Amino acid sequence: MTDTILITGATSGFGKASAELFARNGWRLILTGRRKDRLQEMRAQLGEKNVHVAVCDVRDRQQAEDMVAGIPEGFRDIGILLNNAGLALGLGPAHEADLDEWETMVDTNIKGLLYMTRLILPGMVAGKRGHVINIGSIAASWPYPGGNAYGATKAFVQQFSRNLRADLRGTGIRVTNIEPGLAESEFSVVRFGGDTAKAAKVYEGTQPLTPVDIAEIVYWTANRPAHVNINCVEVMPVCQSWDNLAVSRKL
Ligand code: NDP
Ligand code: 8X3
Repeated sequence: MTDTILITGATSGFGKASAELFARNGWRLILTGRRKDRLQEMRAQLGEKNVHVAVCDVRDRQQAEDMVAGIPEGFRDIGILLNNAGLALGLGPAHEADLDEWETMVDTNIKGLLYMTRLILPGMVAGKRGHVINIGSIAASWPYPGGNAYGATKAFVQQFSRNLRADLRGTGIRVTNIEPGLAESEFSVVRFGGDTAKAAKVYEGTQPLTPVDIAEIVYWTANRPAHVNINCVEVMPVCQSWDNLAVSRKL
């Protein structure tokens, strides 16, 4: 099956790898993100005929509305919305966290995902077909020190995905939440404010998931028979697993 997929955060990591995989398989692409130069490069690389690009900061509701209104004829019948744009900022304890960073994560990971979903769903419901694929995280279910607001935004994504399924029963629309663990992309560089050495340390001595690993899961999920809904996929690299519950001996 080929169709049209709209990818938020297509300029890097999971979004970019997904764009490349779907393009190779003949899909039409709507690629969005904030970095215009990267979007233009991707359009040139993946084929101008089947790729529409649009700069969009998902935190900005008006920009999201304008981006969707500006989708050209031939791309408007969207089969998949890949809500991928997102980020973590910081890894410090909650009592030292920067409130602006918490707000940015809420605005991007929660509000941006809500804006996009609300804008695209009516067309899917009217057409009686479509698939919303959200990129959550293992951080939604498994707390870790410093995960605080980031993990909580992904817990929102997890529950919103389930609630969407409840609302969309009987419409034929599918909803999937993909929850990756340790994966190497620009994620840690962003998390540590551009500190590439600190970001590299996160993956040192490990074999993390790659953006291609996640793109392949997105593609597999999207290409199940129409009656099959993959509710969620939790995926970690083999080198990652849970640790014991922690106990402080001081207090
Ligand atoms: P990257 O940093 O490589 O990619 C993030 C993408 O999100 C970029 O394309 C970026 O584009 C886009 N983005 C960020 N903020 C905005 C915004 N305000 N508006 C529009 N686009 C935005 O990271 P990943 O590919 O790893 O992350 C993709 C998703 O996967 C995120 O939701 C992340 O939370 C999640 N995730 C990542 C894991 C990991 O370990 N890497 C594990 C689990 C989940 P631009 O800067 O051009 O706007
Ligand atoms: C990204 C994975 O473990 O850094 O969502 O939170 S983790």
